[in-house]
Amino acid sequence: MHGPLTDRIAEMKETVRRLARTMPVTDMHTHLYPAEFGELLLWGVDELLTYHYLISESFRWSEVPYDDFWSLTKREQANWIWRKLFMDHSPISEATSGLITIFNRMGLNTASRDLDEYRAAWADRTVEQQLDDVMRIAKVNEIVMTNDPFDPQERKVWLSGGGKTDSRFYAALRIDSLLNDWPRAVSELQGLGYQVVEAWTEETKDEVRRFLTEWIVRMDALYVAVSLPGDFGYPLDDHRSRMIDEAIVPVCRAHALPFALMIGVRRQVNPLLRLAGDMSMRADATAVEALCRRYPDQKFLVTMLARENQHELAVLARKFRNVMVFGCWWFLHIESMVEEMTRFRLELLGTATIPQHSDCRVLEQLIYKWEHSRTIIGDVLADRYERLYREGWQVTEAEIQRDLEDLFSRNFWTFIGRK
Ligand code: RAT
Ligand code: ZN
Repeated sequence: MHGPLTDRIAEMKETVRRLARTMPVTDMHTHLYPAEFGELLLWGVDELLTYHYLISESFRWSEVPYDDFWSLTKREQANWIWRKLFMDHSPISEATSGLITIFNRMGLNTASRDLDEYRAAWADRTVEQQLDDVMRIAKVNEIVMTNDPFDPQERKVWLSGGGKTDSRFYAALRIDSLLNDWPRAVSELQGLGYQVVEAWTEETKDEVRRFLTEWIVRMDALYVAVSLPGDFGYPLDDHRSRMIDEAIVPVCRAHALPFALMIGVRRQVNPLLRLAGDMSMRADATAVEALCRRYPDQKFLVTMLARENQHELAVLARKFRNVMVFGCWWFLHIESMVEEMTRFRLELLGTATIPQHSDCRVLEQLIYKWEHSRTIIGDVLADRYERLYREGWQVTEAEIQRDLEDLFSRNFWTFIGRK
């Protein structure tokens, strides 16, 4: 705390960097599962290579019919992607370079470029070991899943009383089809024994509320979540507004659960790409504004997919304390966007935000997604402190620690009212 200003700033930056690299993280939105969910937890080289972000990148280098690719085995698909994105071209994109970071942090020789050698490194590992090792390397202590009761594989685990044996994992009830594909939801709900019909009858409302309540309790869900297209509007005289007003919000309120809105996705703009075929879409933030005004006691975790929406979303959070902005979602989870968004979020909101979630679909991705983000978040925070130092205000290590804890975990737990 003494000595010339430049030394003190350098020392502060070093402390921020060290703590940002090592601070335990709560990853509040992923597509990962504990081992008891079996095949739903994706891990290993072939899953990493066939990540849908890499599938869409690899098609840019090929004219083969999409179906030829889909008819390959997973291992063959992985070989093909490896060749296209890592051998024939340099892996400089976020998703490809991330894989190199993973190999490096796992102690593999990235210079060898030998895919079989990498596969061999996974061959004698159990999923339990890998979960422990990856979470230790990434310093991720808590992982929130994405849990869809309409997924038969997943439902089986919950209905047999499972889903809660690994205390590092938490559930989030995902309800996309209730809002985005009501006919499908009706037939799923009917299949599960709920007395619903497509018309929005009193009985249907009651039964949807019963469904939500039963699954919230069964999963001990931390929040209820949905992804929505950019043209989501509220309030409207439509199914979504009725579902929100008469089923989702009442149930969330009864259980004091936040409702997570992930807005701005246009599903399946290229269906031939399957899971990789979704696009981003600019959204209308006034829908969120109207929800927050109407339900001041309902908490909303909100992320948006279009870069164009980010600034107004951060401003919106200044107006409504029941909004918590979270993460740099999907196509925004690239270093340049994480830096830009983190900068103006900290400038507009201070540390009252959740700067990142990983959205990992494959276990080992926790390693690169968090490492890249930790570095950026630490650097941006250090720049904000530097400004204070130049005005004579200094921060202690304990204060840096407090601020990073807020960003990496406490803001989430406090907002949802769990810690
Ligand atoms: O980021 C992704 O992998 C997307 O495919 C989606 O899962 C998105 O994050 C979502 O949760 O809808
Ligand atoms: Zn996701």
